[in-house]
Amino acid sequence: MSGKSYHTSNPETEGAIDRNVPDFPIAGQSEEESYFRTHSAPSYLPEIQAQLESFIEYHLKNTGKRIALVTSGGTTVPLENNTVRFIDNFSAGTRGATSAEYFLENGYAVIFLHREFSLLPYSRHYSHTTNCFLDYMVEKDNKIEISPDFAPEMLQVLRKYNAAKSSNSLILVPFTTVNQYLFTLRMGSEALKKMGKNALFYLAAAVSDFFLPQSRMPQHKIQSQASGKLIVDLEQVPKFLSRLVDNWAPRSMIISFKLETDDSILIKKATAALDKYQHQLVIGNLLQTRKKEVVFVKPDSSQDWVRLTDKQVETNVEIESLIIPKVVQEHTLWINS
Ligand code: PAZ
Repeated sequence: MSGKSYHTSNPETEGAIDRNVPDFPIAGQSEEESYFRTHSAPSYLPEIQAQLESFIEYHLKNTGKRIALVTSGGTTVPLENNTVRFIDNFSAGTRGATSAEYFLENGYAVIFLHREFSLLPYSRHYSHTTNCFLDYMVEKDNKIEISPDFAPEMLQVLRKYNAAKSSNSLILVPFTTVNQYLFTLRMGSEALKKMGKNALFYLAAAVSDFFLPQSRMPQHKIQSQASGKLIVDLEQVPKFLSRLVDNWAPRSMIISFKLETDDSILIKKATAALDKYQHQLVIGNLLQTRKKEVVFVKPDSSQDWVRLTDKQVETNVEIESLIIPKVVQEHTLWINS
């Protein structure tokens, strides 16, 4: 699950700005293709491709498991080529990391396409808490031990983590920028084509809607302006979902998420996404209540709310433990359809 030789969070300075890269067309018929023509793929992509292909091959030949590609966390939008400043969003990757664990528990192999340094399956229980990691340990007879307060729960988590590792069921694939995300998703979905309907895309990452095209990105740190203002002119990130549905992974089941903050538009936006991209399911959620309720919106216009009861909230039940079994049911229907 580890051993990678690259970090997506380091800017690729050797790929310093190339003025020969064509300008990004502002709008057009095939904006997705234009995007890939006018932006450079991350240099480490072939390394990830080889790892992914061997992961998929392993499961095709040896386990017959379904594979879920789970996207998780937010993307950054760099404002400079040697990046000092970037635009980011709130997502910590809780939905993605938690869902990945429940997919694994439900017998799936998981490709975890995540924002580097956001939450990861299993380690999430300890990595981003307000506790210092040293608080989980105690000293006894000159040795370190896990504190008895945490040990029983940690043992459960450790067992699940080791099971995922020893069965080669989880592969971690990082991204940081929106560009890295898009190139990696395209490559991953093409690699998953051979899984046919046994592949499931669970797109929980909070991908930026706006970006600064490579052709317009300053090479070095933006200096203070005489006017005292910095005006940033961003383009809309092309909508890749239709490419994913039609070309990159045409037989896979595709589930996208829709996040809103205004509850009066959530269903409308989820339905519009289904109409536009013709995929199988949108899971809608509101920023304010996303850990307690989500809504499954399907092409037949059905709306199925999944909610934690007060009791479940009190006892720390994770909503993903309700979401994933329903998703698995939908995937089974898709496979049998
Ligand atoms: O990472 P997190 O658990 O804090 O948030 C999860 C989420 C709200 C980003 C996810 O559930 C979601 O809705 N993702 C898609 C966002 C969108 O593009 O609308």
